[in-house]
Order: sequence, then C-alpha cells, then structure tokens
Amino acid sequence: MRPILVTGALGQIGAELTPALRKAFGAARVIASDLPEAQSADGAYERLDCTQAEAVADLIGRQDVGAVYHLAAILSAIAEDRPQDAWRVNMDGLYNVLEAARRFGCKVFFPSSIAAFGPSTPRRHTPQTTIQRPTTIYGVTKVAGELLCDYYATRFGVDVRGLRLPGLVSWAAPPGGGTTDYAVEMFHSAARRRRYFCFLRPETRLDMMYMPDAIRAMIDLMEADPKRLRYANAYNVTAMSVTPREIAAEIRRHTSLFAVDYCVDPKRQAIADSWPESLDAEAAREDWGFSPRFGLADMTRDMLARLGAATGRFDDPVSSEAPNADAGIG
Ligand code: NAD
Ligand code: AKB
Repeated sequence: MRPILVTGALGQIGAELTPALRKAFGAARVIASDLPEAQSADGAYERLDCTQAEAVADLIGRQDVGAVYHLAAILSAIAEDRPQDAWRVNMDGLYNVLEAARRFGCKVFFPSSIAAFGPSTPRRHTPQTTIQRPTTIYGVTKVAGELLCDYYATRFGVDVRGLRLPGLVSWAAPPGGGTTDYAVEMFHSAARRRRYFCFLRPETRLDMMYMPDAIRAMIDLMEADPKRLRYANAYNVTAMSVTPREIAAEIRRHTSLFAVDYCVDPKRQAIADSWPESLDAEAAREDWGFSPRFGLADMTRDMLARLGAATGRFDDPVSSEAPNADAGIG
C-alpha cells in the first residue's frame, strides 16, 4: 500500500483522523502535514503549505503518496473576515492537491460542508441533490471545490471522494474558527464549571456529528467500492439536528448548574441562518452503509467523561465553582 498524506493534520479533524489512519493502516504509512514546523510522536510529519503548488507536488511525488486526505482550509467565521485568504487556501490548495493527484495517480478525500448550501436551499431534510447558492465565501469555496473535484474525476479519472460534513464535536483538539464551534466550546465550559456565552441564538438548529462517527465515515467512504458511489465527492452526512438550547439541556442532565447566556454575534448568526437545519443522508446510507453511532445523549456523556478526565472536574457533579445565577437560561 502506498503512503497516505493528511494535509491540515494539526487541526480539529486531523488531530483524530491521523492517529485513526495510523491505527488502521500502520504508522509508517501515514504522513501528517501542516503549516507549522512540528513533530509527530507516532509517525512522519512534513511541513507543507498547500498553496505552494511545487511543494505539494514534490511531497506527493517524493513520498509516492497513494491517497490524500486534504483537510487544510480556512473555516467559515474566519473566512468571512479574510475572504481573499479563504479563496487562496481553500481553492488554490485544493487545485494543487488535485493537480498532484492527477500527475501521480492518487486518491483524494475532500471535506465539503453543510456550508455548501445557502438560504435558497430547502432547510429541512436537505436533499442530496438540490440548490447550492451559498452566501458565505467559505460556502462558495465548498461548492466550487465539489465542482472542481467532479471535473478532475470526469476529465482526468482522479478518484475523488468527499462528504458534506455537519458541525463536528470533539474533545482532542479545539475547533478552528467555524460557526458550529459553539457546540464544542459549550462542553469545555461545562467541564470547567464555567458559564458559557453562546454566540448563536438558543433556537438555531444545525446538523452536528461526533468526531468518531465522522472519522469512521471518512475512512469508510475512501475504502468503499467505487462502483457503488453515485455522488462520490459530496455525500450528505449527519448524526443529529440540534440547537444550542438542546445541547445545554442535555449537558445539564449531567451537571445541573451549567448555565448559558446568549450573546449573539450577528456575523456567525447570519452564517448559521443561511445553512440547513437537517440534511437527508439517505444516499450515504444506501451507497456505502453510513450509520452514525452517537446521538446527542451518547455524545454528551462521552464528551463530558473525556473532558472531565482531562480536567479532573467531573468527580463531583455539583461543584462549588459552578455558576448558579440564571442556571437554566439556556
Ligand atoms: P481546522 O481549522 O481545525 O484545521 C485546518 C488546518 O489547516 C489547520 O491546522 C491549519 O494550520 C491548516 N492550514 C491552514 N492553511 C493551510 C495551508 N495553506 N497549508 C496547509 N495547511 C493549512 O479545520 P478542521 O475542522 O480540521 O477542518 C478540516 C476540513 O474539514 C476543512 O476543509 C473544513 O472546511 C472541513 N470541515 C470541517 C468541519 C468541522 O466541523 N470541523 C465541518 C465541515 C467541514
Ligand atoms: C464551520 O462552522 O465553519 C464548520 C463547518 C460546518 O463547515 N464547522
């Protein structure tokens, strides 16, 4: 088996995907890469800026890479502040990876997003194939990315596969500047017995998934029989459709004094309001057996247990540090 390259490997997804790939395929077969000079405790690491075409081609050619999980990107909230950078990293980076994949014959995983939809898309049970007119630069790069992947598949035969991922909740690495980051931050605040100031309105409903399900979905899709894949580079996937108020209520079942205040950030609220409330993931189930294991209750239990183990704060569920005023606002 030829080596696997993970770009953007130090981010929220890469921090868990890289070890999962090493466990599945062998540590020696997985090369992690990202912008900083860094070291990887359990395998190879190379510094790589995906906007540098020659550096991307050099690494893929020199290491005889057979598959790239291309995670390097700028996420939705930061992208709205730096649209020119977002276009450069998200589009030039993807183009450079696809070009190298064409030259050296490798498979590519492309993470699209619920952001590939927009206000004119049906918001509930958003179909696999529907209107895609996003109003954020991040969403524009995701739709353009899906189309570019399609082009490389049909024109050059590059095997590109991808998922339209919802907001991902995880404990191992912090989220990188997206609109769904609130969900992760809420768990961290609860584990530290801190009040959380949520930047979205309490009733903002969005799709979410727990990271172990997302990692399994990425690897399963890349390993799936290509003949069964009708929508290779952009499958809708989701595990739950939830609001900040519902997540807070579930957390409160474990730590009753957890409190949330809502301080709405108009920029991120507008982004969230332009995204679907719930995706239809039937095509992913039919074509390659997508089946998430974690719903809101299981995810909450696991997140709090893992963060509690890290902070040592969940031995006593009612800590004296816990805020008590306004508990239940969320
Ligand atoms: P992240 O922001 O946590 O990590 C992205 C990584 O890319 C960072 O480590 C950053 O250093 C790196 N990077 C940025 N510019 C780079 C460049 N020029 N060259 C190389 N590396 C660069 O993001 P993530 O949450 O891990 O997301 C990974 C991918 O999944 C992205 O394409 C994102 O759009 C997509 N996605 C993520 C989510 C989510 O909820 N996390 C949901 C949908 C889609
Ligand atoms: C973001 O909020 O930008 C990401 C995403 C859903 O693509 N988490």
